[in-house]
Amino acid sequence: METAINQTYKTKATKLLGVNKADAKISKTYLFVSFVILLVGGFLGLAQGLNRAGLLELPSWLNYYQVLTMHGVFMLLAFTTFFTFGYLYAGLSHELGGLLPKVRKIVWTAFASKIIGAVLVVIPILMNEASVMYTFYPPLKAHPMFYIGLVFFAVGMWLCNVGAFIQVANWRKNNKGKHVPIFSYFATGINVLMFFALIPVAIEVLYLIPWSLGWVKTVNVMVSRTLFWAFGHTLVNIWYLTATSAWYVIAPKLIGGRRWSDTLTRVVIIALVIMNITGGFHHQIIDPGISLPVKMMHVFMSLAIGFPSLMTAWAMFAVFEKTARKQGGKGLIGWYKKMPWGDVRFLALFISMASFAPAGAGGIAQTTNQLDTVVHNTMWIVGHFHLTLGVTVALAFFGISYWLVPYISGRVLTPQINKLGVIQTWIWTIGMIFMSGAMHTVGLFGSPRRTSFTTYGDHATALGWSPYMMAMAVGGTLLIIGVILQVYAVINMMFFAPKGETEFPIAEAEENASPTPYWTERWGLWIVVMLLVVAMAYVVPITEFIVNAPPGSPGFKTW
Ligand code: HEM
Ligand SMILES: [Cu+2]
Repeated sequence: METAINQTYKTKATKLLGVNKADAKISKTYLFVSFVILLVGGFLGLAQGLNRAGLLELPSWLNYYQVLTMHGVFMLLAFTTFFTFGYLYAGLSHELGGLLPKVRKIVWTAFASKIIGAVLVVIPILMNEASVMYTFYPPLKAHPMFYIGLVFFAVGMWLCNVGAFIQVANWRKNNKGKHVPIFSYFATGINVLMFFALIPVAIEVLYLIPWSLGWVKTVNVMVSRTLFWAFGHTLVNIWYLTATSAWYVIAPKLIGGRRWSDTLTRVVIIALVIMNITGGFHHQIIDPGISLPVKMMHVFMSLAIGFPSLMTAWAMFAVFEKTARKQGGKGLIGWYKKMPWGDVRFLALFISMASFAPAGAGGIAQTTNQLDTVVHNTMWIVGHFHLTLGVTVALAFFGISYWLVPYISGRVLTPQINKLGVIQTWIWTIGMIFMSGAMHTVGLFGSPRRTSFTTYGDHATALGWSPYMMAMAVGGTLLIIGVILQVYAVINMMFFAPKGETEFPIAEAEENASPTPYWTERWGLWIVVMLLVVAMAYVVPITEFIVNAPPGSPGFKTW
């Protein structure tokens, strides 16, 4: 049993000695895997982009839907997860005085589980037995190994959540009455959200396994889709919350400022945790069988998340302006010149943040029934999530890597790599503007998502999409250059950059801040509220889907 004094001593020692070696190894491994997956996923994305522009014919042993399934699984599930835990555990170790030995064991076990899961998922995709996309909607039916792999992957994620809970709970026990430090507070929120979001998808997968094994003949499609989106929608917001943590905690430090209100930051986290899961039906607005009032409630809850997001936008610009003015910035907007635009760690975070404005606006459009009927299942949607995930999230992760990787590797960010990073950030941004812009536009003209190259027998409408598909291919080509530069920078900072100390940049709370109320620490209460909100949104429709169930569907292999 550790005493408080012991804990404080350990915290000081970690601060003095820099990063804890055993913990750094965990983060390094997670981040390394994450960026290797980005590299492979990037090439798969390029292959799709070129194929849809009619510029690339895929080989007979690898069809479009295999590539698409793999790209989605790699980017949305794997790249993000491995990065997030590498990042969160580095921060938990740094702030809370090193990871507990049992937490380290849990995180390594989680790693093994995730790798086994990923391999089990990829094998059937490569065998052309699981082209069901990352959403694996029934009645599309994959090889059982695919679903079993997903179980292993989910267990790995759960173990990571549990490890974080143990670490934070231990700190709280030894620091009674104190607030969990801000980075770890973010980590707590992210892990709580993920822990609960995984429950519906785990139920879904366990339900699909007997069906895919042939033990059960039919499946309830609506129940599965609903369980999937309770998770899928939340997952996206988990990555968003991870990016947000860097905006609130890291960005102010990089510009030499202080954090925005500690209390309101914690309120934003609590709000995002409580309200998130309940927006799932905005992915099913076009689905039949859901009553209008239920859809309206989910739409309302989706828009409700806009509230903490707007608070975030306000907070960030307030911090930037305040800091810049302190440093002599003048004028209504002239202060922006004081921002460190040449520092990749800031630039990438800034663009990540700025891109959330159009990304969020697109999201609001999609959450509106009438507008969604225009863009549903078109390339618009693909454009949308390459802005949210591909820029807001990915660019935040890239920006973080420029200090996190040197930090855990005992190395420094050199001016050369910084410059490379700035170039990378701009290439990525321009590439995504091209690709995502073209996708949004061609989606409005009706070009479907998840469809390999076809001109529909040279139909005039389909031929009209060509110029946009070309712009998409140009964007995709720029992006792959961006991916290569980014992975090169990570490998360089991990293994080759000069040795030295790099700081974990956590900004201080603002001066003369009023003390943060202790109710923000009452996670038990927030979880209960969250579960009530989730119950409000899901109990009635799911009961309805089960009680008034249609006959159920056999599995289909459409590829
Ligand atoms: C080199 C960079 C990238 C390129 C060229 C690229 C290209 C594409 C294309 C062309 C599609 C869709 C096609 C279709 O619907 O037929 C797609 C889908 C997708 N991309 Fe990317 N992408 C890139 C990076 C990313 C990143 C960084 C993420 C997320 C972190 C991401 C996540 C996704 C997801 C989730 C899908 C949906 C798959 C599905 O519909 O099942 N992509 N990408
Ligand atoms: Cu959503």
